[in-house]
Amino acid sequence: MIQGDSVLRSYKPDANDQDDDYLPDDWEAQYGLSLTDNGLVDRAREGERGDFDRDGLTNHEEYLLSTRLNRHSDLYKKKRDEISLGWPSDTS
Ligand SMILES: [Ca+2]
Ligand SMILES: [Ca+2]
Ligand SMILES: [Ca+2]
Repeated sequence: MIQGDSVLRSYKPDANDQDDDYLPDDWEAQYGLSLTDNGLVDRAREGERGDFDRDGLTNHEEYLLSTRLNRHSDLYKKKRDEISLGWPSDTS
C-alpha cells in the first residue's frame, strides 16, 4: 500500500541515532552502549528503557539527566525531580 509506505517515509530517522532508541550514537558510544541495539536484543541493558548500569534509572533518563557528568548528588536529585514532574502541588 502506497499510503502506509508514505507514512513510513515521512518519518525521518535521526542521523545520530541509528537504532532509534532516542539515545544519540555519540552518547551510546561514550558510555559503551550498543549503537545498533535499541533494546530488542538486550532489553535489560540496551535501548531507552534498558538500565545499562543497573542503578534504577533507564538509559533514556540517564541521557536526559547526564548523571555521569553531574556528579553532584544534589543536582542529580533536583534534576530527577524536575523530569519526573512529580505530583500536582498541594494547594490546600
Ligand atoms: Ca541510539
Ligand atoms: Ca542503542
Ligand atoms: Ca541506569
